[in-house]
Amino acid sequence: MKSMDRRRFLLTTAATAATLPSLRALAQATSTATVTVHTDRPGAHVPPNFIGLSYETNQLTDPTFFKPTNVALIQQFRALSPNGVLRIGGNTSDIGWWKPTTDTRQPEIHVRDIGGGEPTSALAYPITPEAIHNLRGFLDATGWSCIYGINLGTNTPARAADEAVVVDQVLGSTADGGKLEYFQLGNEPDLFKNHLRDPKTWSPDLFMNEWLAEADAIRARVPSARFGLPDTSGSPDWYAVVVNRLLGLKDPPSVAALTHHYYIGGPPSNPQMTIDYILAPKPRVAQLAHDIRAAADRLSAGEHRTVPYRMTEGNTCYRGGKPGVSDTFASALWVADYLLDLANFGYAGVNIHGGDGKAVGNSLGGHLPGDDIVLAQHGNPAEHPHPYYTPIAHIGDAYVAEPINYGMRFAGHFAGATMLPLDFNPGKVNATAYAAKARDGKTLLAILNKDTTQPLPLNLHGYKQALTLTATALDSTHAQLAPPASPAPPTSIPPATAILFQSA
Ligand code: BDP
Repeated sequence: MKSMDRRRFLLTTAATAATLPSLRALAQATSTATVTVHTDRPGAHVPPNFIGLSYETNQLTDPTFFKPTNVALIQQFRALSPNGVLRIGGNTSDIGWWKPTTDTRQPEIHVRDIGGGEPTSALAYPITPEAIHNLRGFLDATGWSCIYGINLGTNTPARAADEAVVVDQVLGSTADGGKLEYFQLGNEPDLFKNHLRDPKTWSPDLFMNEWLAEADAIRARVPSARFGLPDTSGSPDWYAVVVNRLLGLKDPPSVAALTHHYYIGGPPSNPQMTIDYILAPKPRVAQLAHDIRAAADRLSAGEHRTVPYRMTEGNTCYRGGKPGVSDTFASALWVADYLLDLANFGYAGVNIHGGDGKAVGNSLGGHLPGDDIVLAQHGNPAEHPHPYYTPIAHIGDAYVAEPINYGMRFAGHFAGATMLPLDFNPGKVNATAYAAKARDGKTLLAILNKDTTQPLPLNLHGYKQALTLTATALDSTHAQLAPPASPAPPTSIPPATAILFQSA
C-alpha cells in the first residue's frame, strides 16, 4: 500500500488493544478513510422487540390469516424475530367498522372518491371479535406483540371505544404480560385532507380535537389504554402541535410512543425509483429522526418520563412497491442499512409494511400499480410477490421470505444490543458501518457495502465474520444470509454485500 495511487484506509477502535479488537482496513482508493468505534460512549439501547412488521387492518377480514393454525406464517414471523411487534393499521384502518355481533349493521362510511390511490367507501369492511381472538392466538404462537390501529377517519368515539374494550380484553396489555403494546387512532392523518376531510380547513389542531375525543372515549372504558401518535406520513410540522396540545392538558391520555411513517419515494411509475436511487444516501432519514426525537424530548421533559419514538410503517416505494426494485436484493441492503440507522438514532423500533396483495391493494383503492408495470413488460403479475415490497409473500399456500426480509434479519442481530457511536469514512465507496455492544458483551460490527460497483478493501483484526448478506445480483429476487465458509475477515467486501462481524 505504499504507492501513491493507493489510499490508506484505517479502521481503529478508541478502546485499548488489550480489551478490544483493533481494526485496520486498506482501500484501493484515493484518500484516507478511517472508522473509530467509541466503545467508551454507549449510545442508544436497541429494544429486544425492535423488529416489526406492518399489516393492513383489512387483513383481519380473512379469518384464516392471523390465526394460531396458520403454522407456515407463524414460522415466518418467528424466523424474522422471536419477539417482534406486529402493527395493524394502514389506509384500510380508516374504513374498517366494528361489528360486535352478527346482526350489527354497517354504519355510514364516507370517503371522498379521488379516482384512485386511496380506499373508497365501497371497500369498507367489518372487523369482528372472532378476528381479534384469532389474532391473540396468532400472537401467542409467534411470540410477537401488537400495535392496534383503530379507525379515526370514518368512526365515532363510541364505536372506537366498543372496539377498544374487546381488543384490550382479548389481547391484554403488554404491561400485564399480554399482547397489546398500544392503540393508534387513524392512519396518516396528515393525508386525511386528500379523501377524508376538507382540505381547506384540515390541520393538526383539528386532528388533535378529534384524536382527543376518541382517545378520551376509549380511556373512559379502558383506563389503562396507551396510545401511539400521530402516525403521520412523515409531516414533522405536526409533531409540535401534537406535543403542545398534550402538554397543555391536565390529565393527558397516556402516550406510549410518538410515531411516523417513511417510504423512500414513489409511486411505482416514478422513473426515479431505481435500485441506484434506493441505495444512495438519504439525508431525509436523519432529518425525520431529528424532528421526532426533538418532539419526544419535549414531551418527555414536560411529563417527566421518557417517551419513545417508533417508525410504525415504511418501505421502499409507496403504492404497493415497484417490481424490479422493491422485490430485489437491493431492498435487503436498503432495509439493513435503514434499520441500523434508526437504531443509532434511538428509535424504539420499526415496522416494515407488507401483507397480502388484496389487503394492500384495497389500501390503494383496489389495485396494485406495480401490476401495470409487469404487464407493460409482458410479464405475469402472478409470479411476483403481492404487494411488491412485502417482507413475507403469500404465494399459493406458501409464505415466502422475500429479499427485504433477509435484510431485516441481518439488522435484527442488533436487537437487545447497545449502539456504539463510530466515525466511519469509506472514501468514495457507498458504504456504511454500525457497531454495538451485544448482550453477551461482544462487540458487533456491521459493514454494508451498498456500492453497486466498487469493493471495499479491508484489513480487519480481532473480529470474525458471523454472517454475510449477499445475492448473485442486486436485482436478484433471492437473498442469502449465512455464515461465511471461513470466519476469517475478508480482505475486501465485494460490492452489494453486507457483513456482520463479531469480536473474536
Ligand atoms: C401508506 C398507507 C398504506 C399503503 C402504503 C402504500 O398507510 O396503507 O399501503 O402507503 O402506498 O401511506 O404502499
